Amino acid sequence: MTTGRRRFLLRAGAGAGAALVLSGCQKVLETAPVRDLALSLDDFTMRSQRLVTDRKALAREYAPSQMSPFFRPNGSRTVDRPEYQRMLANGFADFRLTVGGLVQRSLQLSLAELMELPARTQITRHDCVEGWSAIGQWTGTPLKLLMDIAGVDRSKARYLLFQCADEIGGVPYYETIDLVEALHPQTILAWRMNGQMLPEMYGAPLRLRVERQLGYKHAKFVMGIEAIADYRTIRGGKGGYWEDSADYEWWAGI
Ligand SMILES: Nc1nc2c(c(=O)[nH]1)N[C@H]1C(S)=C(S)[C@@H](COP(=O)(O)O)O[C@H]1N2
Ligand SMILES: [Mo]
Repeated sequence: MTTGRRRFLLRAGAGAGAALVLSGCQKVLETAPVRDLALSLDDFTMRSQRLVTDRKALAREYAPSQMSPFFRPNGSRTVDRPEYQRMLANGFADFRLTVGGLVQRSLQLSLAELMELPARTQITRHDCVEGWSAIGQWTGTPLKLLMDIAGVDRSKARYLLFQCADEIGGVPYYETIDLVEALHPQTILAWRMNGQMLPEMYGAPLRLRVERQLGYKHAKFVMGIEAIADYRTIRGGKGGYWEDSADYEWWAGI
């Protein structure tokens, strides 16, 4: 490795450095070849973080006494759609989570079916990019279990796409994570929070907990999951609502 490249690697590995490089180039980013370069920089940030951190490492878990007395809700707190409000009023009895894309078996699972599967409970800290944190307890279905049941095609699928029920300014919220993150033991689709069924403002009926990533990756109001080969062909091409609309980095590892 050349010294220049090593120096860049150190900078990219620091995360904030890469963000600075990117934000300084906003105008140049409009052209496709340069945008591709920026996307590969994002990939590069991820790979260099992978060199210095263990992607299998567990996020810290906390004791019940450390839970925040108030967990701040953020982003969409409600879903302003009649179909959603009908399901909410009905305790999500008619809700079906769809799992599809690059899987051997597409699934349609009710909340009751999900709740019958082995679940995991964890008390973790949520870190929002806006600069606040909160510690809460989450119970849900390990995503790995769902991927095993659906038979995710590991030779083709590289990412999972989470489709959410809410829209911000008319644009549907969505997120993508890679399979390493998806299959991590603490990555769950939570249906319980702080000992209660997940309230609407925290993303009922299901919200993603992907504990080693910043808050915006934790998709709330999840209606469907799709295993995909690449997020660059989807919607704005940057892999998530905030990535598309405010240039948040796709890789939000903490
Ligand atoms: N569907 C959906 N998911 C979302 C958001 C949103 O607006 N819509 N906001 C994100 C952001 S920025 C954060 S910090 C967390 C907030 O989760 P909370 O409401 O449980 O605190 O949800 C994330 N997931
Ligand atoms: Mo956030």
